[in-house]
Amino acid sequence: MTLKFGVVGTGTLGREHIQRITNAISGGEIVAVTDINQEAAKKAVDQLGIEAKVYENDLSLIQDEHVDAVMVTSWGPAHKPTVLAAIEAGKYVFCEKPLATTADGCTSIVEAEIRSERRLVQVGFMRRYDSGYVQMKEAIESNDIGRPLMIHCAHRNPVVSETYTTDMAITDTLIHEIDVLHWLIRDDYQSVRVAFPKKTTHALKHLRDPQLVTLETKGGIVIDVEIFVNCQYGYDIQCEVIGEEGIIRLPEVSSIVMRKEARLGTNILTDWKDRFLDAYNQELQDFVDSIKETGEPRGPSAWDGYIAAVTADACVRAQKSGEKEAVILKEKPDFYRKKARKAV
Ligand code: NAI
Ligand code: ISE
Repeated sequence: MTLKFGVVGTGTLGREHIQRITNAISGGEIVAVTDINQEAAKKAVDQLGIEAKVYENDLSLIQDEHVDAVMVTSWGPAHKPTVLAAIEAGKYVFCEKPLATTADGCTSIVEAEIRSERRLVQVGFMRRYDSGYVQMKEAIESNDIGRPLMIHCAHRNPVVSETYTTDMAITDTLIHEIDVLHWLIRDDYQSVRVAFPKKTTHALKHLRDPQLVTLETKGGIVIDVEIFVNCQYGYDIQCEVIGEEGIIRLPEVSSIVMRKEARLGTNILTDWKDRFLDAYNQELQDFVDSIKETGEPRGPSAWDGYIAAVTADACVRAQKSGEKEAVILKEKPDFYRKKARKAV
């Protein structure tokens, strides 16, 4: 069986995912695309050499009987209505982060999915598929470093565009750490705090950069994440877990080591698209395979999208208040507890 995708949003990531499904992974095919910029949609089809129907909008694409799964790669605020319409039509959904821009929006998606009585939605939190994070999780779960006590992280981009705002450091950037870290340690966030260190002269006037976010879990683990989106030197993701018996670190990206002119060095990536290339492929392959094997996606769920949104909201509140803000989650519905579900 080939899973047939309709893509909503043919911008940077939409085109990247179209290429992955067409050329890098197996079992998927792009049969339809749409974008509010119709020219962009047509151009994507021509440039990427795919045979896909170009629809005027998401609703008509979703109704196409040949579309099994809807890939949502439009702008964040447009995600919720598309995801809800796809669930209503009984279609699978691969939705890029954020699932919705508010916790309430995520809740309505969670409720719609529960009503459909089938897991249909996977959120594009690809770091869970990165081999470095996977190895760290295996080490933690094998008790190799004892109980985790602290985690130190950094999320650095060389530069950001002028449209990037202070809250986007949370909703666009930190959101990946928010998702991957609670998955890594199987713990829930309890509170968050945000500090603004001395500002870099490379940031535009409206942007607070860098930022230091502290998340405390219910189990008492303290996590610090440096967000520095004008660091100049490269795209750099760091994560170190301090346990009672040892420490584990996310591996550096593999690169040749060069000795030249009395220096020893390796390259650092500059583009986020290159850092998680394998993880993006793996997440889409898993989406296709799990649907084929079990009839449901098994990757990050709509509930994970909700957790990320609630935590991000608390961080944005903490940016404004300068205080510790509580992360208050609803009780996890049975629907999202693995043992309670038959097909997963
Ligand atoms: P982009 O701006 O390059 O592309 C978005 C496209 O969606 C544009 O072509 C726009 O015209 C279209 N669009 C907007 N509203 C629409 C609607 N209602 N219907 C149809 N098309 C619509 O943005 P980019 O970088 O491709 O990001 C897309 C999504 O992917 C965002 O949600 C972003 O947060 C997420 N993203 C995720 C990453 C990851 O690492 N998982 C990395 C980069 C982006
Ligand atoms: C971008 O939106 C992403 O989602 C990337 O994965 C992230 O690392 C980058 O910093 C964001 O701008």
